[in-house]
Amino acid sequence: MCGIVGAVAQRNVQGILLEGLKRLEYRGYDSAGMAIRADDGRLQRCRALGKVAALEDKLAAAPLAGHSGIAHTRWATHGRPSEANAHPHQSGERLAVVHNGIIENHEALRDELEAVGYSFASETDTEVVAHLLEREARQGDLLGAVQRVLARLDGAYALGVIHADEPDVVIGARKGSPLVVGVGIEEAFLASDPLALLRVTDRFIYLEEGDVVRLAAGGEITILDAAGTPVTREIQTFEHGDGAASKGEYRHFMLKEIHEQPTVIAAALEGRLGDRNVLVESFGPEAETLFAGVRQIHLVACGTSYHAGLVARYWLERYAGVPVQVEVASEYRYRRVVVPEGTLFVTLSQSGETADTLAALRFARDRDYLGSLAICNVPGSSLVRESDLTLMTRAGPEIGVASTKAFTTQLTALMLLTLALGRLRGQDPDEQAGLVEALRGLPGLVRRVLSLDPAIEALSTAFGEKHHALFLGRGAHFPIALEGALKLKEISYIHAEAYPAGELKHGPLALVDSEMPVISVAPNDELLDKLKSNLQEVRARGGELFVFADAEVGLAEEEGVHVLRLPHVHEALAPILYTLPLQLLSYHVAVLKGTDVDQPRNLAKSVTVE
Ligand code: HGA
Repeated sequence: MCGIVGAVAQRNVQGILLEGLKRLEYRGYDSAGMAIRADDGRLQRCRALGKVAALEDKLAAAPLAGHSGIAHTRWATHGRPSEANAHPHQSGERLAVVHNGIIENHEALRDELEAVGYSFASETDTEVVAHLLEREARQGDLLGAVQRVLARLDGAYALGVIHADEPDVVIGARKGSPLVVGVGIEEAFLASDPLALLRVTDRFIYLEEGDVVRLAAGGEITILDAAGTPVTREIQTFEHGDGAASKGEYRHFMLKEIHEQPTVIAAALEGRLGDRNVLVESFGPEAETLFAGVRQIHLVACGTSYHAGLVARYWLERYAGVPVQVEVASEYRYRRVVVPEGTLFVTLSQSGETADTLAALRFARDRDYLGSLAICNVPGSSLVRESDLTLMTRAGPEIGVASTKAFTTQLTALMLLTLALGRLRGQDPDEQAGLVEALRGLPGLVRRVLSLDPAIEALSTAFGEKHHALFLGRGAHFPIALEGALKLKEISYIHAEAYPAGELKHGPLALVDSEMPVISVAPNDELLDKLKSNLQEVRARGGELFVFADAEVGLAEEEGVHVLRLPHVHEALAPILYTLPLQLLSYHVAVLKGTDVDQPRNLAKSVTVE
């Protein structure tokens, strides 16, 4: 999604803004731009369609200079990707604004502004904000103008604003889109994601909903809350370090993140396992009381996180005996949901800023839920702040748009939730102890699967010329098949679909021929024999099979059947382990096809618009 960077600094801010934009590139975008107030009061602007490198080339030819400025990477929602639609947007020569989100009442505001003589230079919803601000700023200072304009905006936004008449001032505001203030030494910064600013600071203030902030010379930071009252917000030190923002020895962030999984899964477990059980307190001091009242769960998420939720349904029902309903957030939030007594509301989101998931949480707050739990990767994110309980997944920053380590750590966290609830609901202690033991061994098994990478890369060559692929799984591996298909679609642009293997003969078998590779996960579980029959059905129609199978399963390689053997794993944890070869397969197919692996076309990292 879009990214915002802003700075008021002792030095020329062009380099700070450009570096910030580069660090936001992973979020996915189509154009970039910046505006800087020169010391003589002129606003200078530079924008480019395409990558930040294109903006950098333009800036090299015609540099900007000044001590305050704003910059943006845009992921178009209103108006096509073009230089004219790229941010910052200006009203005349005196005011510039960058915006993440959507102004829902932009049409009415545009009509109003055109009626009083403003003319529009872009097709965006954002430009109305620039003109409204310009008009209001004529009545007084910029901070007051921003406050008055915010009252007129419907929708979601994070904003950064500069004005020619306000030297060394940047105003920021947030409602529904994330925005942080970076605290420097006599300098202050603004960004939609702390990663953008790690070169200049590791100290951040996470703005709250409705906050407006004024950054001024000397590092002055003034925050007003939604009611306009000056407030002090806590300064937090960023924990993950700056190394996360570099690819290290890896060719892509995605590959680096796939290989980080043994470490981050171990981190997700650290301090949360007792000798024979999960420590319920890992979910917070109130967890035990709240969990004791749980009779069912509504689990809401989007994309990859939704797939993690689907896996958890199998686990929670089997090991904790809790009925679970899993739903995509964009559907859930517009439904008339029936909430039975004792229902826990669980959200899953890597960023904690996913617009639909956040809206679903806010919708759920007005319903009769027992309480809410967020499973999330970003401390301080909106989802974390607004939930009753949280469990951090500890995956560290995930830069590749296609989620990998965030997914497997979510699954790990969901297994912890399963066992915490199981423990309170009378799960057989030996069964729990066996699972805890298996969890301890999981990072080692993950490492062993990753060592199969060369064999998986060799398999990927069969997909280079293919246009479609079918993924099959049964039980908790059906969601893993869905996730495998999603990965392949996202980064290699091959059309892929996933089915529960038992559904094959109810329709998709019609698609199977020698041009349709079929990928299947075959752990050694109670559904194995049924899965083997389904695979025979594919073979009989000439489909080429790629099977990821338990080493103990007697599946033999033969003409048209490629088998990759995985180490044996506790049946319950197999969905985590079997995710890995599917991630690696998609990665290698994408590399083979030469796509932009870390920033696939049309996609964005944290989806902060509806
Ligand atoms: N609506 C604005 C900003 C879009 C955005 O925030 N994307 O993530 C535009 O289309 O320019």
